[in-house]
Amino acid sequence: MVSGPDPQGPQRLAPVPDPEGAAEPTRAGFVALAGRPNVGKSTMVNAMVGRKVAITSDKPQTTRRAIRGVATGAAEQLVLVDLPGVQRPRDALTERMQRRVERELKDADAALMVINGEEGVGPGDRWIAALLAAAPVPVVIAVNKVDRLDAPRVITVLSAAAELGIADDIFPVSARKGTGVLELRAHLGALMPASPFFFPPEDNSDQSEAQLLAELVREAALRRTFQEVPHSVEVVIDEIDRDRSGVTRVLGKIWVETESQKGILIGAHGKMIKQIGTAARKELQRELGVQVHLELSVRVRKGWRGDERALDRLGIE
Ligand SMILES: Nc1nc2c(ncn2[C@@H]2O[C@H](COP(=O)(O)OP(=O)(O)OP(=O)(O)O)[C@@H](O)[C@H]2O)c(=O)[nH]1
Ligand SMILES: [Mg+2]
Repeated sequence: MVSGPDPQGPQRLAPVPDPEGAAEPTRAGFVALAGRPNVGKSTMVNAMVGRKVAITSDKPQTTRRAIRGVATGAAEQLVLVDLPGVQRPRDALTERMQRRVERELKDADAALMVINGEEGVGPGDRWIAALLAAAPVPVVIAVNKVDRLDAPRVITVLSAAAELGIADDIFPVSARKGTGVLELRAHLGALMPASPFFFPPEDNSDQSEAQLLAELVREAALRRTFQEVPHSVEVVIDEIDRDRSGVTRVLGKIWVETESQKGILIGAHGKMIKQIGTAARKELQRELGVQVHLELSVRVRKGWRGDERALDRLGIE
């Protein structure tokens, strides 16, 4: 069974006791990432954490759950809440994603709005800016994907971002290349309130192992499918068996909504599912640091995206 994220939203965990005699008071808090789909929020969380905790893809609406990535420095800890991209909801799944964003914003210590520098500031960004203006938290803006822009274009987008009127601090960054990420992280750290850490410093994320592995399999499927198929894919990990020979056996199911999607995911002579399995296995091995034997099957679950009970079971709050 996959255990989902905590339904209560961001919860302050039992604080880590200060080591004896520690003179430096620490800062810690929650930073909610908001932005249109595909602007690079998850890539940004991974860059700040320094590890892959959230999957990414060039398909919009990759992120479905609020995943917390933990970035711990010497005296400050950022709990980065990676959120689904904000857009108009179209079914029970996207409605839940939207409500989650609004809830997380209320509970955060700061919001980081991410803008796609390649596309500039559009109506979708203005809509999110209005949402953020109403939230009782300081807002910082990151203009992302500057690796794709020349200097004059960066300046144009930075001033368009300033005109949104919700943030004094605007950072040009490339989450993919890492440019500007440390500066942004330090700035966010300074905004956090004095507080003990919420997570042990060695933790990178609040996801269960089964959830992270399921997401890595989903990423492999998203990257190879198009149109409606990536939106219809969900993955459930049923078993993780570590045997004595050092090989870990992982059993997973890929859900789709129709027989024809199932056909696409399996592919002619099983070619597609084999490719997905090979790519996912590499990611699982990187994550677990052991050899992995991955067994995947594809199952049709008609209309799971509109099925509130299925969404509950999947931990999509
Ligand atoms: N060139 C470039 N591409 C980037 C950068 N950051 C992210 N991307 C790409 O943009 C695409 C979307 O990235 P994600 O991190 O999945 O975007 P997201 O905002 O989390 O998307 P949703 O979860 O769907 O809301 C991926 O193909 C990333 O590789 C960047 O700094 N430069
Ligand atoms: Mg994302």
